[in-house]
Amino acid sequence: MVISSLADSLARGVESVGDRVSEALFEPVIRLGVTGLARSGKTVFITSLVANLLDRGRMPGLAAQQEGRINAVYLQPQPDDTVPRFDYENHLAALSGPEPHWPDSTRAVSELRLSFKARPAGMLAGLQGPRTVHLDIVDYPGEWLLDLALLDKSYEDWSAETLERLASRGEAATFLAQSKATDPAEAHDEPRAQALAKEFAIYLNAARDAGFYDCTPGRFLLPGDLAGSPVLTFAPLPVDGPAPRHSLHREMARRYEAYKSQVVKPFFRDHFSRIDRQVVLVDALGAIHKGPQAVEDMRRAMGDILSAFRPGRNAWLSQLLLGKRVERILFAATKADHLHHQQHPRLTHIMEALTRDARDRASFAGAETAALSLASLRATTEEIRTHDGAELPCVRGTLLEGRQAAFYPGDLPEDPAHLLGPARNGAESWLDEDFGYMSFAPAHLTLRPGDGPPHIRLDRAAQFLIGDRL
Ligand SMILES: Nc1nc2c(ncn2[C@@H]2O[C@H](COP(=O)(O)OP(=O)(O)OP(=O)(O)O)[C@@H](O)[C@H]2O)c(=O)[nH]1
Ligand SMILES: [Mg+2]
Repeated sequence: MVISSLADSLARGVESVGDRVSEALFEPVIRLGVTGLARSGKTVFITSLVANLLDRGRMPGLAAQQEGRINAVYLQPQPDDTVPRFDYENHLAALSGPEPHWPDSTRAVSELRLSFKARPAGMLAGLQGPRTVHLDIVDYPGEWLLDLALLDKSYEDWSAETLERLASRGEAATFLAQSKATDPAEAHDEPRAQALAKEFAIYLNAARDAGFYDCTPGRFLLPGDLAGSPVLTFAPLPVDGPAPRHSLHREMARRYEAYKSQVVKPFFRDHFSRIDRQVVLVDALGAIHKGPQAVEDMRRAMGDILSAFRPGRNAWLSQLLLGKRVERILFAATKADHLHHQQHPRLTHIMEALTRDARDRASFAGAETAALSLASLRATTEEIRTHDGAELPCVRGTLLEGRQAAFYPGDLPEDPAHLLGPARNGAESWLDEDFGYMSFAPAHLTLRPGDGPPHIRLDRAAQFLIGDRL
């Protein structure tokens, strides 16, 4: 344990020295982490952000742009040779091509470097020429942050907790039956271990599809090239007492530990620990539509995700970070183009309330935080329609099947407690009304030269996240 932590901090030390010295001195690098749960809008956010930073006609809220200090912005090869590049060109082609469509699901880590030539603001402006600032954008799944909690847990504790949580979930019935029928003290048998892990993964996928957010270990959902390897071939068992040698219990516990040291820790060491600024994207409207349980579940997952940003919560992580911390965290409700702008402030309030506990803890740790509702790619226009004598603020867009439709999602409450209260108290459905949801396709774009794709408040998000460093 001591040796591995030591090795981790050494690795980080060497790496920071290894950063090209000239770059560190003269060309500051901002590492911006973009995360959120599955389908929260990470890929669209990064694609539109990059497009709108390259063509800044729609970015008046970015001070350096407004003040005319940005001379040029360009894409560069990223500095990390072993991380996949964020597939910007293909994602943009999907969104802005002749048949616009949303990009495919990703759920793996990727990275992109954007460089700015900008003149400094204020007193130095006249004295200094433009300087280069690099922005490294790192896209990673929020689910991976949830795995941090595993580091503090033994296999036995994790098993007990997980089996208890699964007991009330229909999606877990088959797995639970299999797990209960297993005697952990029996001799380890590989086909049996594989069958259990496979059924457990089936449960995790079903749970995620059903809207549960607590689906860890995160890599079971997106194994990539780890598929079938022992680090992903374990499952919770009804263990009690010590693990006999060569038993299924012993082997499962060993693999669980390997998952922690070879999957979870490397992510925090290689990616998380280097982030300066962070945006956490939340599909709050999607959760509200699914109902109170989904909202409560999301609120809890946000709390768990954000505990990773609270130094001191985990001894291993604190040592790894060596006092370094994320300086700014933005909580953004995405897809705000599903709402008429009259309702945007309410969505922002819900977002603030949804992340209140987590934000209090993060600001306690010295990070500056803000909440915002935005649309990375605006797919709708607004219109007021009269219905039964009342004026309804609607949005209009093209549905995925190609039909045009006007849509009124329902009236979000002024006071977020009217949603979060019932959610916390276990309500099954919303009292007053249901909240609708429509999946719009991206709109056909005809962009003027110098303009990026249409968005809502992406410039404000960029200003908060990086504006002070340009
Ligand atoms: N109307 C609208 N829909 C959006 C916007 N951003 C994302 N979406 C919708 O949300 C879906 C998911 O967006 P992605 O950017 O792929 O989300 P992600 O977080 O990268 O998803 P995974 O890679 O699967 O984790 C898209 O397919 C769109 O349907 C937006 O700004 N406006
Ligand atoms: Mg994605």
